[in-house]
Amino acid sequence: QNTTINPTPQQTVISNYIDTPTHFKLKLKNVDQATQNLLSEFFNEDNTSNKGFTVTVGDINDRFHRKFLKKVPQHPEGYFINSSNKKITVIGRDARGTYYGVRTLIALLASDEFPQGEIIDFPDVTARGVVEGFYGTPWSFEHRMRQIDFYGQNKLNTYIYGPKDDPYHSSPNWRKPYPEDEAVQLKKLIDRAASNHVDFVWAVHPGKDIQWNDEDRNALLHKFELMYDLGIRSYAVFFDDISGEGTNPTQQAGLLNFLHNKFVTVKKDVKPLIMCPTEYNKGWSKPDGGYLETLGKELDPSIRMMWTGNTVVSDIDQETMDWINAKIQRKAFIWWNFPVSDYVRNHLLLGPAYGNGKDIADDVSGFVANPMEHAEASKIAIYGVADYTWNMSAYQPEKNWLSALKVVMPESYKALEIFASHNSDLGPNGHKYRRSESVSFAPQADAFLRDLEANQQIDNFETVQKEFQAMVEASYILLNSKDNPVLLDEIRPWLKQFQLLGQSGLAMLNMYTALQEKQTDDFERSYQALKAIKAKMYAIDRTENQNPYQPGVKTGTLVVSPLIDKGFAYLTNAYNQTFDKHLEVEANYNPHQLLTNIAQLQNQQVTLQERTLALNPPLEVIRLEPQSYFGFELQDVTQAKTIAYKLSPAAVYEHLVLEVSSDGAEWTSIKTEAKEDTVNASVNSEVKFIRLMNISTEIEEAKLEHFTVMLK
Ligand code: LOG
Repeated sequence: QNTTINPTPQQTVISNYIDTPTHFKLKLKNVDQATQNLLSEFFNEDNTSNKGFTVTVGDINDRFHRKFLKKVPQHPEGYFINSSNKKITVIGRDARGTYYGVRTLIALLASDEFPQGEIIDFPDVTARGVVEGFYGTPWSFEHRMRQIDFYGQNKLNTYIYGPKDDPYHSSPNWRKPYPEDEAVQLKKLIDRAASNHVDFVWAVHPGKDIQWNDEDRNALLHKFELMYDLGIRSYAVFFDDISGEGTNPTQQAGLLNFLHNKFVTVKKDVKPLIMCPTEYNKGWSKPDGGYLETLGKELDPSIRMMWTGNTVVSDIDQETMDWINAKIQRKAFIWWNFPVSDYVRNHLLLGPAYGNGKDIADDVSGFVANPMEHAEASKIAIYGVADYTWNMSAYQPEKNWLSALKVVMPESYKALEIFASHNSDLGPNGHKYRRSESVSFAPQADAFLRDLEANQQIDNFETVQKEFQAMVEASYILLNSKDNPVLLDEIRPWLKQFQLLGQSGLAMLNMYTALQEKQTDDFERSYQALKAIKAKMYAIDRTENQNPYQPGVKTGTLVVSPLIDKGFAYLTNAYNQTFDKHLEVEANYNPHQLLTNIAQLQNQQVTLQERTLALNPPLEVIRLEPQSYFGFELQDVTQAKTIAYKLSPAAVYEHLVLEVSSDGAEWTSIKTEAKEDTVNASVNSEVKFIRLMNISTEIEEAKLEHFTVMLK
């Protein structure tokens, strides 16, 4: 049985396989501490013997096995392995290359069969890894330790630390040292990164309140020093998601160059800086302002610039790279916003990492993925990113995904496959980013509904039934699995929901059978059962994962859940007609809609919880053109009780007016009262439309914290 080497090596020439050797004689040349640690974890007194295979490990400068030297790839971080005649040789281009060679060797030795031949291997992309750059609860110390080990195992060399909700990364505390206990933990993480050959990049996000003066410049320099003392040797400065003075490109470039000259070049052992611009995607770049060109021209050429693509959340292709690279006079460093779920927090993104061009390796200076706040669950996508960035042209998303599932759950991976295959899409969202879901089941769901709605015999009834059963069984298996408790803790609410979803599917099928057989008691029992299961699902949605953005737990939303809902509605209607009954057809849904003329908000979701209608706030600053507005269109002219909203900075309120209307044509403004930056208003008339409008003649920029209406 062959083990999978992730990432896929560039070139393997294998003549034959032998039984995997069990004893070794280790000969170390020039290896660093990290490689030594890794070797001694595997090669110990139990498998050391003079009669064993000779394993020689070193780097190119050792000049051993001269005949192999020219086979060692020229690329940084590359390595060469030869195995023949009871001799194994690993030669790295540099220290990291040697480390990666040993990683590959140890992975090969985990299998029963061992290849004879050669591996010539190197990465396509220079900086590969993860940016912990999401909003929401930052990863815990334990999770980060596990992540860093995982990066080492999969030859990822970059971890950018930039959680939006760490106050010492962002405003107001970026100037201050980390509290003692946090500093101790950071130091441990930094050491762990070093022993995995991962560059721990510490990022700062100062743009919300930075003053362009010496005091703040020096405050940042000082913070860099403090981080250096903790072991940081690579830094980033983020200017994303800010408004106001902090967005000035000349000032930003000035600050970065200052840090480059006063810190990076002075220290000598610090990597070139990375910066995330304010206009970090094409959709947001304002051609007239020349923001990107200014940075391109003024930033020191060594400084790397991040880019998320054509929009905030988008996949990267050749055109994307050509456009941005020309503007910034360097190769952009890709910040890929997948599998991040901070704008769809009720969903899990467990599908394959796919969609990026396989021909962009030479046009990027780095490629990092922004993950979910669920660290362990993010490993599925990260495993794919490791493979993609190492060996792009060979990357096969589906195949990689299947082996990722096995890596995170070596025992229960088949059950995990069923769960993950139905939990990958994001649902409608403000960024309009979607992922395929239930790929192999989707044609079955379509065929089922087609037959049902055409009143025909359902040909694939059993196939559909089998899938619902598999969903229920997979949930039981996973909920009971001891395989990966850390992962289980993250996904448990969705697993419970998924189990109920499968059960509701089975109930829907029972309704079908009962209707065919004209068994009204059976039909009504299954109908009631399905409603009861829905009620339970609703309860989970209202009690678990209650974050303020997208509270709740959604599962199987692209294919499975619509199939069940449509089937339920169709069957209930048919039953009502056949037996002259009046069973309620609709499952619960939200009839109220978003009302806006702002493109950036167009796809924002509106949620109804109890009687509170809320506009899910986007994470980014909103640009309000004069006369632009956002609000709600209620289902009917009805009594709204109160309206509350909060935007920051609060100074924006003087430019906004709150209006209501019963017909959408005639609007009246209503009286508001601000209390601790939140604005409240009572509505005393029947309304159908509610909106908040910019009545100034200028573009206003503000962050929406919340906007809610209490309905009667
Ligand atoms: C943020 C990021 C967030 C992501 C997805 C960048 C450069 N910045 O819109 O912190 O996780 O989008 O919501 C972002 O992507 N802002």
